[in-house]
Amino acid sequence: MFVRTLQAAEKSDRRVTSETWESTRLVLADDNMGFSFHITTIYANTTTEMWYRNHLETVYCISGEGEIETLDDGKVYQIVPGTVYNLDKHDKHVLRARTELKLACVFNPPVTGKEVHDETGAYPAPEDMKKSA
Ligand code: 9YT
Repeated sequence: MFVRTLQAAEKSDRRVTSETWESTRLVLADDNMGFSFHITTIYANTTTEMWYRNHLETVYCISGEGEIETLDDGKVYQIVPGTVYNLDKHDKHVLRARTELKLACVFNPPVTGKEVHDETGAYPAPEDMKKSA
């Protein structure tokens, strides 16, 4: 087995930053767990459009308040501590953070840690990551 701490991971290249969020990846593809596990902070008063067309994602809200809208049907779901949302249909979505949001996120397939969101808000598929490596 292996053990890590968020505190140590935040001081390493496991922490990635973006305009509206930052995320520390505690478990990544090369850990061979079949998923990746991230602690993500969404900055207050931000809007982030995302579309994980190559991944499924489960997101659990640890703290903060916001909402998520699925763009194909315009449905809006409130996010409060204890809420878990599951992007089981590769849903295009917009995340609006009214306060800072602390989220625990699981990705299947696991991310490698080297992805960046493309212009559509997606991460590349694992096979495309291998091609560009
Ligand atoms: C909630 C969400 O998807 N935020 C984007 C960051 C993502 N969790 C990541 O790459 O760590």
